[in-house]
Amino acid sequence: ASTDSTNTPSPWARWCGVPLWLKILIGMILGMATGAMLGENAQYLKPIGTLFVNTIKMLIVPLVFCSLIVGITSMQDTHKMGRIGLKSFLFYLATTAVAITIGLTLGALLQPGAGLSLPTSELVANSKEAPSFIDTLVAIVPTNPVAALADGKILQVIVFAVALGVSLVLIGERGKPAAAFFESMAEAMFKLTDLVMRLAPYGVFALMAWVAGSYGLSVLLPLIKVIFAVYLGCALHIFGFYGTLLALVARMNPLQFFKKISEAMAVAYTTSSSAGTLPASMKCAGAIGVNKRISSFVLPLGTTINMDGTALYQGVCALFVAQAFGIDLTLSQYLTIIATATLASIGTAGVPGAGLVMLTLVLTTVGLPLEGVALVAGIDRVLDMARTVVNVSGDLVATTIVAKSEGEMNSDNC
Ligand code: DAS
Repeated sequence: ASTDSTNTPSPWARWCGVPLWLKILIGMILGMATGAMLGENAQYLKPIGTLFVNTIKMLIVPLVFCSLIVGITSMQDTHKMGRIGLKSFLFYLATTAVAITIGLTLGALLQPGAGLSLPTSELVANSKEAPSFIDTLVAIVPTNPVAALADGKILQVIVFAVALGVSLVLIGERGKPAAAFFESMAEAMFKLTDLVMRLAPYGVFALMAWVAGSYGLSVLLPLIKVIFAVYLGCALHIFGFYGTLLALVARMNPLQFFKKISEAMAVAYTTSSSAGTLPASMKCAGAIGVNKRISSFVLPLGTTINMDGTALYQGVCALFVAQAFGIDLTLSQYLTIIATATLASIGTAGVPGAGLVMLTLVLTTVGLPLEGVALVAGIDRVLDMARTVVNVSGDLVATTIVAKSEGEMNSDNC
């Protein structure tokens, strides 16, 4: 019952009204306190946390497969817009690769997980020896796509999804029913991601209790370093990398540009949703002087396939997890992380928490323990707010540079 006889809301009704990010934070804090009190006995809560991590893992294959196909077929118009679509697609991939490299560099320099040396013996998913980059590259083409989907071989799933998406675009009208099917499947997976993220407060509570009980509260201090590293990386990517692109390529005043997109950046930070920020982004594109013919195509495309902030966050967190469990990454694993995060960013949904699901994918690909997801899940919303600002800013920078290169600027307002 949501209210009692005196019409005052029941505790459950009050709890339901609490924003999800606050519930996750409460779950994290209560989990740490419970773990500190229970000590070793907190391990009895671990199965609840394992259930939550497994539920996130359940999402990966169908979410990546469907949203990648939609990401490619949503460029159906690209096929018609040819040069503009290809230019946008290549720009998005290139900036994402730069973002993941910045994330990995900061993770290596700041070493947020150093000194933790968590034992890898009792991990939920034993981190198997990752294959070399060349082996990964050769194995990237699935000999049996159905087996790749069934076995969750993510890079093979990504390759098959991109190939199928491109083929659906190339067969034109006859591909539309299948594209529509994958579009509704992707919507269903976005909704399922939203539902799974509602379980996060409870899963994070159990995982944090187990982590704090097993390893002590000191394991949580490095999370502050993770937040610092991600926020520093986001600032560098926006004001350093994008700022340079705007000044050198678009010949625009970066400060004027960021001032004009500040509304979209604020909406992105508070909503943690690129899709939800699209209306504000469209308005800012108009204020910059981008012709609507360009922004109405390149911005939605970016919202679907461009996630520089998410890729940067994955670089930092992958190294944090490796350092926390004392696992030294090889060069080929670094390259695999860059390839996976760049390709996976095409399939990341522009909704809150999507990046956490994709982090699970990146960790799985290089054989890092998924318990690492538990360590960062509690602070995910804080990280999501910053990475979504980068995602949205990147969409607007790309749109402006493409418009400039096409001579489609109504007026040079920056
Ligand atoms: N919140 C997602 C977005 O809207 C990004 C993420 O979760 O990484 O872009």
